Amino acid sequence: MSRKKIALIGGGQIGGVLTQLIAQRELGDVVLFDVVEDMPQGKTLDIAEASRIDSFDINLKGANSYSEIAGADLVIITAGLPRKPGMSRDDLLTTNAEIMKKVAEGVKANAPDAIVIIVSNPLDAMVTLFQKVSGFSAEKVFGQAGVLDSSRFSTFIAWELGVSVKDVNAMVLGGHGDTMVPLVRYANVNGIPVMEMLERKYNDKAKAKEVMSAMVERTKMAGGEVVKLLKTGSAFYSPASASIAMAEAILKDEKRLMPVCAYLNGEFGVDGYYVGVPAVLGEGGVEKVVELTLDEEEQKAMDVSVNAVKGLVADLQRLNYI
Ligand code: TXD
Repeated sequence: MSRKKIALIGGGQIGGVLTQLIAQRELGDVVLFDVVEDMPQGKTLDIAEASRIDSFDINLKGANSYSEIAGADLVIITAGLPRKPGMSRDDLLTTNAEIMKKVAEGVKANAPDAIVIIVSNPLDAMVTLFQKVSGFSAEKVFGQAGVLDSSRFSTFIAWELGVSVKDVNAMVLGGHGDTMVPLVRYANVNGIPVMEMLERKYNDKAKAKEVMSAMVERTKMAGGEVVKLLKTGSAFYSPASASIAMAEAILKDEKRLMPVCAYLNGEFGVDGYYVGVPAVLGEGGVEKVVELTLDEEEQKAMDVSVNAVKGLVADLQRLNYI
């Protein structure tokens, strides 16, 4: 079996960590593309020179030309500016739309059969733009947001309850913005509802609710919390890990159920938009969107989030990007 070829578009903070993680896991050969001259070549050389220490046997190449990504099986896109303190993800719309348009044209011309994971912000709008410009089928183009947002939520729950994060299952749906929807009712520790554990811990329903609301709020603002601390740039280790989990599910045809920014054809009452929903990821990309029952409050929160995504897509249309 020949090795898979993975093209990373954007050799910045996330692109660099992606390269290292792919190398350490030997997921495939990597081409790291960036518009900045020499930088991706420098990063791949640096990581390749750790191959003896980390014991990996793959080819790593830096590139400034799209011809180098020819025949890629998987493309992960992180090209675009990150947030500065005080900015929302949506503030990046026009700058990153310009970049994403060029990226979509480059990928379409050189890797027309690839599966594409978008990471650049504002996420839901960038996925939409890439799919429209490339014309790739919708199940082969999707975005990473929910895996990270859910991991953040799970981490906070584990800290609060004093249990291993490995036993926490919690999902965040909706758009990748301040309106994202952490699913409280479905959050559990090895099947035990988190709310029940909180109520037992505090022996007080109101207090349990208060603690959960604080974790939900922290999850929604978690990206901004890191931006504020870093001062230059946004989170990059955890977004890279989240993208690798998705890449692995595809490359190894794992059929993992994850929250994915996927194209909806009527599921969750949404038609023709990309939104974060549970989906099965395998070698075909998004192989299935999995629906679940939302109560009135959850549905309301989902509607608000979907409307925020619709607003961004309308902006892209108004600005003639799509
Ligand atoms: O969960 C998520 N989806 C995210 C997304 C979590 C955190 C950050 N997220 C977003 O990813 C962030 O808001 C940015 O839009 C992207 C990339 O974040 P990163 O931290 O890696 O940004 P960098 O370090 O600035 O890297 C961006 C690179 C940089 O090297 C530029 O030279 C390059 O993008 N760039 C381009 N590459 C290719 N083609 C074009 N046109 C281009 N323009 C800039």
